[in-house]
Amino acid sequence: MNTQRLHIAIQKNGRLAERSLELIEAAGYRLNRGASDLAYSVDNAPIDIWRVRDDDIPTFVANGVADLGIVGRNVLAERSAGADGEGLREVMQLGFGRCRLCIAAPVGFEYAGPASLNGARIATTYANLLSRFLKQEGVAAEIVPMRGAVEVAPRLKLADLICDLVSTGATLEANGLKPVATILESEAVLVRSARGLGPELERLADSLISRFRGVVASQGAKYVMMNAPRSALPRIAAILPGAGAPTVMSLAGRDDEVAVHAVCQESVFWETLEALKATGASSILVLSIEKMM
Ligand code: PRT
Ligand code: ZN
Repeated sequence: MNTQRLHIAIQKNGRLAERSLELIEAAGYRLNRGASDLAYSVDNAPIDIWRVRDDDIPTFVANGVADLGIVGRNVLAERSAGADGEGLREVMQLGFGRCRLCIAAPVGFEYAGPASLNGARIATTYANLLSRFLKQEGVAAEIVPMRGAVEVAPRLKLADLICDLVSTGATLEANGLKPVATILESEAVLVRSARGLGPELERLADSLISRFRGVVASQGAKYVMMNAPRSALPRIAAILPGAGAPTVMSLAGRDDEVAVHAVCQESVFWETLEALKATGASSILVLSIEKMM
């Protein structure tokens, strides 16, 4: 019997494309990029990568053409807020492609909560999510569905406001708009179908997911080492950002001084080091982490 292959759908071109490939490679899968434009194969595991439009990724996974997908939560949520939203499950957040789905208004618009939207026309490519939000807030507004370039709608008098993705806010600003409400926080997520894959593919998927978790957890995580007075341990534990219980080791010939090692899940700033130093810690080292499991 042939080995079954696991299929992962990712965006072919666009904001998530390169980061998706980097994540797969960082998880130890060697990509053979040359083979075809639509599909890349993995050399050292039975895995194939489908490269498609991001909007098609949920359909690929829901239909079983792909077993897993990497897509913006916004795309997934728009689908599940609509009529054909069944059958998909978000497995994990991937830490890139962060953005917010916002309602934005012309700079002069006075916004005092969702009720200010009553009677307004709002242009969007996210009609399902917007409609759900308006319903939840009990607002009667008209949705103007668009396919793209939503930010020009107010200037063209096509709509009064827009509902669109925002990351830096530069596009809104360039179009004389300001965000007034956030209706979804988004980033790239790993998605799978709700039905089982069979034992062989399930094992492969589990291993991939645990490697992805390791890559995502190690991004930004730091290994911090220092020597410190034993009496400063409680203060040090309180200062280290996002660390579990640190490892404490005795130093040869010293009763009052210990070595402290900890994995910090959050950024370690100069201010953190200064605060550690103020407790009496010395020889403080901050190291990057390559892999974590
Ligand atoms: O061709 P394909 O259909 O695959 O790609 P696409 O053009 O539909 O998607 P793409 O590549 O633009 O975005 C893919 C995913 O990236 C989105 O589904 C989001 O999950 C995520 N993402 C993160 C964003 C943004 N940030 C973002 N800023 N997607 C779009 N934008 C757009 C936004 O719509 C607006 O036009 O960028 C503009 C605003 O950006 P700022 O920085 O000016 O605020
Ligand atoms: Zn798209």
